[in-house]
Amino acid sequence: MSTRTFIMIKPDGVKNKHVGDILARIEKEGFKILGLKYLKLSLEDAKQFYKVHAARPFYNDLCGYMSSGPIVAAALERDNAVLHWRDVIGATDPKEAKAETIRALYAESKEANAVHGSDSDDNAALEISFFFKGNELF
Ligand code: IDP
Ligand code: MG
Repeated sequence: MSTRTFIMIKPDGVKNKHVGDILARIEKEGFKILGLKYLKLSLEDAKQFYKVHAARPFYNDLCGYMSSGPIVAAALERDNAVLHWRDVIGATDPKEAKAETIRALYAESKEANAVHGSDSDDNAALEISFFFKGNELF
C-alpha cells in the first residue's frame, strides 16, 4: 500500500553538495516526490519541529545546527515509505550506519547526519503538514 514519509536533506548535506545525489537516490528507491522545498528554518521552527527531543541533552545544539543553513524538505510516497526510507538512510550515527546507506555515504557526524526521516506514519503526516499545505502536494 502506498504510504507517505517526510524527509529533509540537512544543512551539511546541502553544504557538502549532496542534494543531487540524494534526490537521485530517492527516485532510484522508487519514491514518488509529492512535495519539495528549499528553505532555511528559523531557530523557532527547528525547536518546534524537534520538540519531542526537548529534554535530550543535544536539543539546543541540534536546533541551532538545523537552522544554520538551507535545507531541502520533501514529502515522499511509496509502499512502506517510513520503514523503507529509514533503511535507506541508516543508523543515526554514521559510524554505525550500514555501507551504502545515505548516512554512511554522506553524513559528517551523529548530529550533522545528512538526512532526516519520519519514524512513524503518524509523525510523517504531522511533519508533512508542518512544511506543506495540501495544495503544495502533487
Ligand atoms: P533519527 O534522525 O535517526 O531519527 P533521533 O534520535 O530522532 O535520530 O534524533 C534526531 C536527530 O538529533 C538526529 O538525526 C541527529 O541529528 C540528532 N542527534 C540524535 N542523537 C544525538 C546525539 O547523541 N548527539 C548529537 N546529535 C544527536
Ligand atoms: Mg527521529
